[in-house]
Amino acid sequence: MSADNATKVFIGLGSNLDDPRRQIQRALHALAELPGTRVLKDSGLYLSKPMLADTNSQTQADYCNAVALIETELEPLELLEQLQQIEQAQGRVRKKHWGPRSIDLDILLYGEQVMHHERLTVPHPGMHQREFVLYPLQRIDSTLEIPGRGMLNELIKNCPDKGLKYLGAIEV
Ligand code: ROI
Repeated sequence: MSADNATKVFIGLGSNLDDPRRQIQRALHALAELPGTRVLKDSGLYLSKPMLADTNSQTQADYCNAVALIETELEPLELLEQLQQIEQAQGRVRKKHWGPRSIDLDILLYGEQVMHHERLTVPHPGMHQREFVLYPLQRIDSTLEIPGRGMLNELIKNCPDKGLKYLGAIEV
């Protein structure tokens, strides 16, 4: 595949239902199968405490999280659609805001683009404050800059790890 018209994209993966480790593995495989797309790197697997809205008092299981770096010829909204299809194929039935999920795939960064579309905001609006995104990202590329937010290494200084645990490589 020619990389001439391909963009580097970071995808956040998260799961706390139905064998989370397996869900992340499956999603990574599915990403590699997307048209015009290849997976360049992944962060390995992390275990994180559930981040919940203040108003959401329900308890939830810990999450497995990872970040993948892909290179894709898909446009942002095409990619979003493909990610939603992967989520559905992996049994994500209904998107309850702040609810537990079998798999969640977020476009974190799409090249250096800043996008405010009704269906997609890039960079991902919460990513600069989430330990389960920033630390895995750092493992892939510690020199990253988050457009509009600053340098990854600086953002991490203000982001406690909240007990985030590295679990090791994702088995393929
Ligand atoms: N909390 C953690 N730790 N990891 C996630 O991927 C995650 N995803 C979510 C909410 C419910 C916000 N909490 C999370 O969608």
